[in-house]
Amino acid sequence: MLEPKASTHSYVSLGSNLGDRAGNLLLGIRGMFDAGMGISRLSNIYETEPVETLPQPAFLNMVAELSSNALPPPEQMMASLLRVEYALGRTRETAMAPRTIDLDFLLYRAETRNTEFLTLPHPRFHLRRFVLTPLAELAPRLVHPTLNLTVTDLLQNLEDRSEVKRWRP
Ligand code: PH2
Ligand code: MG
Ligand code: MG
Repeated sequence: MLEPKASTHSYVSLGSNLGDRAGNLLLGIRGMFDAGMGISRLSNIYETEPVETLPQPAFLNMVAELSSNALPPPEQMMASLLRVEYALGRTRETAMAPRTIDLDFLLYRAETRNTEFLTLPHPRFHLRRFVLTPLAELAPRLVHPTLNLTVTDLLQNLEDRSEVKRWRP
């Protein structure tokens, strides 16, 4: 049995279902890097069925792990993520519309936030196969800070049965 592990890192979920999807993920990673968010590891890329939305094109999703020693404070990280989204042409005219890039802040170590600007952990990631599958590649033993379950546990008990498969270009 693997021991559960407290989180020492930060995780961001990337998604795109508009335009050059893989190119958009790459630009998202580049933008995060340029904003000083030291990226330590990347998951594989998955092609995923849209959930919680009207019918729309399939997503590419992945997760990035940010290393712990050089992390900016979470509020600053959130502001940087929004800036990167905006710089890549993301607009927010309609909620849940197809998007060039979506950068969702999942976790910042084991910290919690509950403001209008920032909710940590991300309030829905534990329900989403398109997040948990790539996250489990990087951190299967990571414990959800408020649910006290590992990523592996969350994935095993998940109700979301939407399709998530390794993307092969
Ligand atoms: N993002 C959403 C809603 N639904 N479905 C998939 N498969 N991937 C996503 O990134 C995604 C979604 C809201 O941001
Ligand atoms: Mg999202
Ligand atoms: Mg988002």
